[in-house]
Amino acid sequence: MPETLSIGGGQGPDPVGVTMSVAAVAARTARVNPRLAGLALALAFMAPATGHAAGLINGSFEQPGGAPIRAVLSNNDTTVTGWTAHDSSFSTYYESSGQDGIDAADGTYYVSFGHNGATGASLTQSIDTLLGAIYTLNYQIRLQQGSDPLSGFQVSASTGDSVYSGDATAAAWTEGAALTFTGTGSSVTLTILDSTVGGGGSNLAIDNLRLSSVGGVSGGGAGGVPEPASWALLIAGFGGAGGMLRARRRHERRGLAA
Ligand SMILES: [Ca+2]
Repeated sequence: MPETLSIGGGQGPDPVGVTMSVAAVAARTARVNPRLAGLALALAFMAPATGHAAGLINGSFEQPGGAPIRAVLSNNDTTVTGWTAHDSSFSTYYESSGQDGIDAADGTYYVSFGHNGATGASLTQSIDTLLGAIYTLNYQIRLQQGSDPLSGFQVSASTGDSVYSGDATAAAWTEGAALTFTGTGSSVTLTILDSTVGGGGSNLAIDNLRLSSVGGVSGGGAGGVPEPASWALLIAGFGGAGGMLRARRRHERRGLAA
């Protein structure tokens, strides 16, 4: 059985703490098997600079410090912190509670699409992902004005995964269909696209995007490195392999002596 080795230094992504604690594991490994010390120390110096991949920024479209009551988002507009708007038809509005008699689903602000008879505008955000992690993106949609029966968002990730939100025909916030995708170990771009068929029949709003993930390790992409927990497993695995080798040698020596 390999010894149980844990990396200390708390849960935070403190690179110094991670490096020191991995070095401590290396020192312990050296006591167990000096041959592994060099490898473990080398791993310590390769310890990750950050412990966790970044998540979604500002999924609720909030704007600390205030924002316009109603602002048209133009093409390549970055008014909404964390997001880039893609629109050239005065279609996308950044709004606060009270506009057109509706409140944000979460917080004070939300984004609405489909104004001025347009469709096809989008919001994008790129996130860092963990390799192999399963991501789920949840969000809320609602009708703002009008009554187009085929009014909704195509929600997609640059991994190729895509889902239709369902029609935003209810005059109340409802959950859109969740998007799931697998992390690549590098950047993935999320896109919220107004895919209303026909366009202009209604305005639809979106708010309260939430991204969650299960499992995965960093690395796999260019320049990626494993998470601290992965390092712990890796080094513990080396320790276990060394222990098995020593046990086998002891067994062989006993066999020779007999
Ligand atoms: Ca909000």
